[in-house]
Amino acid sequence: MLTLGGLSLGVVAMPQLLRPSKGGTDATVPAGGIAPAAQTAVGVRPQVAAFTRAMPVAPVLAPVASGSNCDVYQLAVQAATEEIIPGVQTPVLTYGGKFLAPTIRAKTGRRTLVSVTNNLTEPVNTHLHGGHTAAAMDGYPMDLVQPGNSRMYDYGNGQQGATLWYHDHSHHTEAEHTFRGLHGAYIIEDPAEQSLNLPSGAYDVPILLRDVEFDADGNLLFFDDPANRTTVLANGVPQPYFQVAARKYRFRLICSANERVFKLSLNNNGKLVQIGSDGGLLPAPVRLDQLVLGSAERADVVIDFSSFPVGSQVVLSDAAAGPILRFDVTRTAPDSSRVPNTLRALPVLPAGTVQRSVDLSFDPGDGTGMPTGLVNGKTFDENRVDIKVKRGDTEIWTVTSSDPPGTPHTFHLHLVQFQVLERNGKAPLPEDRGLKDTVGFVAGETIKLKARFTDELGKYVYHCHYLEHSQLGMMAQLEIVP
Ligand SMILES: [Cu+2]
Repeated sequence: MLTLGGLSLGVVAMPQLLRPSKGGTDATVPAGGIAPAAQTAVGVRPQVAAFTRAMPVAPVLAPVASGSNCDVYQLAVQAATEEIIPGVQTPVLTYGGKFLAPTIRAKTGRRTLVSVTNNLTEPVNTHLHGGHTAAAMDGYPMDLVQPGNSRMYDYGNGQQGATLWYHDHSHHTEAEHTFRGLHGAYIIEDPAEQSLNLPSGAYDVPILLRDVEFDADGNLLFFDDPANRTTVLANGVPQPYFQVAARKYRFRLICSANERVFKLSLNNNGKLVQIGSDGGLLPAPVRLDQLVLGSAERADVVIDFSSFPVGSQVVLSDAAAGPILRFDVTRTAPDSSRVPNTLRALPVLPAGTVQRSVDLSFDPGDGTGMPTGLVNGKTFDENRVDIKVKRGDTEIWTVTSSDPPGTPHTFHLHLVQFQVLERNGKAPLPEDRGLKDTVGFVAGETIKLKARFTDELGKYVYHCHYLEHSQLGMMAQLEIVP
C-alpha cells in the first residue's frame, strides 16, 4: 500500500507534481524522449516463466586511459530498449546502452575520473552513493549535465573498500531516472583486504535488486503507486537462474529499488553470511537466516555452496515478493578462499560534540494534490543552508519522522559513513551494523547515529532515499566549513 504521509496518491496527479514544469517543458513528457506511457495506464504483471534465463553479470567498465595513479572512464547516458520481458522491447534509460549498467571497479587510494556524456533530451547528473567525494564532484541535485554536454567526475577513493553504486540525482527527476535504469555498481577494492582471502575474481559478483512495474505494452510504469512494483529484477532480469560451482561466492547485494525493503532468505537451509554493509567490511561475519536490505542499502554476503551436491538448486526469496533468483549448483571447483572470524574493525570515532535532530515528513497540503516532502518542516531549497558543520567534528544525529506511525522512510547522508548507535533507545538491529550511509526506519522509530565529517568542505545533501520522497522535496543541505 502507498503511504506517503498516509495519503493516497492519485495516479493522474503524479506526472504534473512529480515533474514540475521547467522553462516551458511539457511536464508530462517522460525522460529522454522515451515514448510516454498513457497516464491512465495500469500495471500488468508480465507472465515470465521462472528460472528460464541466466542472470547476467554486469561487465566491468574498461578505462579509456590510465595514469600512474588514476583511471579514466567514459559513460554515455542514453535511451535504449531492453528485452526485460522475453519478446518485448522495453524503453529504458542507460549508462552505456544496456539496462544493466557496467560495474566500475576502483581501488582504495587510486583516483577514478568518470566522464559522463548526456545523450538524453533533458538534464541528468550522477551521484556516487556512499562515496567520500569532494562537494563539486558529488552530483549535487542542481549541478546538472545538460543535453549534449559532458562533465568529468573526479573520485578520490580515499575510503576503505566498499560496495557503492552510482545513480542519477537530478532534482525532481532523480526518482524517474533511477527507476528507468540510471544506476550501476561501483566497487572500491581495497588492497588491505587481500590478506583476508575472501572469494574474489569470478566469485565476487555484484547483484542489483530492484522492483519494477510494466504497463500492458511492456513500458516501465513510473507514474503509479510504488507498491504496485511487484516484479523484482536481479541484475535486470525477472527471476533468473545463476549457475554456480560448489564453493564460496561473495555476492555484493545492492538494493537499487526506489521504495522497497527486501527480506531475503535462502531455501534448503542455506545461510547468508554477511561480511560487509554500506561502507565496507563488518568487524566479523554474521550468519543470517534473513537479510533485511532497504532502498539504497548494500550488503556483502558469502554463500557457501560446497554443502550442496552438484545438481542442487538454492532459491533466494523475498518475504513479500517470493522467489527472485535461483542458484543452480552445476559443477565443482577448487576453493582456497575463506571467511575469517575477524574481518575489519570499525573506526573508533571521537565523542560526539554536536547533537542534531532530523525529522522526515510530508505536508499533505489540502489533500487534492501531491504532498510536499519536508526535512525539519522545510522542503528542499538550494539557496538555504540548513545546517553548518565544522570540518573534523563528530556529531550525533537523531533521526525521526513525524508522519503517521508506520510511514516508511530511509535516511541517507552524503559524504560520510555513520555508525548507528541506537534504534528506539535500544541496540541497533542486525541491518544497522557496520559503516552505514543509509538507514531505513518507519515513523514512530528513533535512530541515533554518529558521524565524523572529515576532509572535505562545501555543500552536501541529506535526504530520504525513497527517491519519490526526495523528489518531492524531502531533502536538506549541510555546509561543511573550516
Ligand atoms: Cu521518505
